[in-house]
Amino acid sequence: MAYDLYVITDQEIARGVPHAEIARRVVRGGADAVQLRGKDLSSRELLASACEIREITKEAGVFFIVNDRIDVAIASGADGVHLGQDDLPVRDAKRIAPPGFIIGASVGCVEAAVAAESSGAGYLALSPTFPTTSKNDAGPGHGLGVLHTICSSVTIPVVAIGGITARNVPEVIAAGAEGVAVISAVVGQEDITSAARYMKAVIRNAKTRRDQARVR
Ligand code: TZP
Repeated sequence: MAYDLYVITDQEIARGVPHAEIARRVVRGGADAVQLRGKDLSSRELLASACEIREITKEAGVFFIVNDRIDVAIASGADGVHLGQDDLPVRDAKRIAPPGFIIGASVGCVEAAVAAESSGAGYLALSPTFPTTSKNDAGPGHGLGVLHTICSSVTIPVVAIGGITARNVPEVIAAGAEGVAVISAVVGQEDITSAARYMKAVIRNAKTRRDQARVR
């Protein structure tokens, strides 16, 4: 499972482009993972979008995650669910998850990261890494120091989420992140596919540079 470019759908930030169409465009641009975040949808609408995105991502071999709703994630055949700090605890979600189902968790400090890993999380997101206007209750950014500490304290992949741009990707990757989870840097751009393609190239370059620095 690759987490390099992890794109989160948001119809409002995409100026009305539907969730499934966002998924189609970012998959075309090389996204490694797509998260359906449909706070604006009813359960039935969410499930319909999830089933559509499952088809799109399955064909492309892209990882598909549903935000918050483990029921919708399981019903749509998604690869996993992403749980925020006020959602179901990872340990409880694990009890109803089918075998192989991945549970991602947002964390804000190293203690929560270590606890989420030992509860069975498959990956973590430091939320928010930088300040963001895309999530009202995101709070202040935790910064690169916390990101680096978390990445060195757990063995599961860590992605940075919140305020990620092509400019700060190199320092986020240098801090040890496996990838970046973004809304506005891709979904908020005029050409969503090109924006995804560009971010993917920036991430690849940053990872190559990090790998080269490690062998030196
Ligand atoms: N969770 C933490 S920050 C955030 C979410 C969903 C929003 C990220 O959006 P952006 O536009 O990439 O800062």
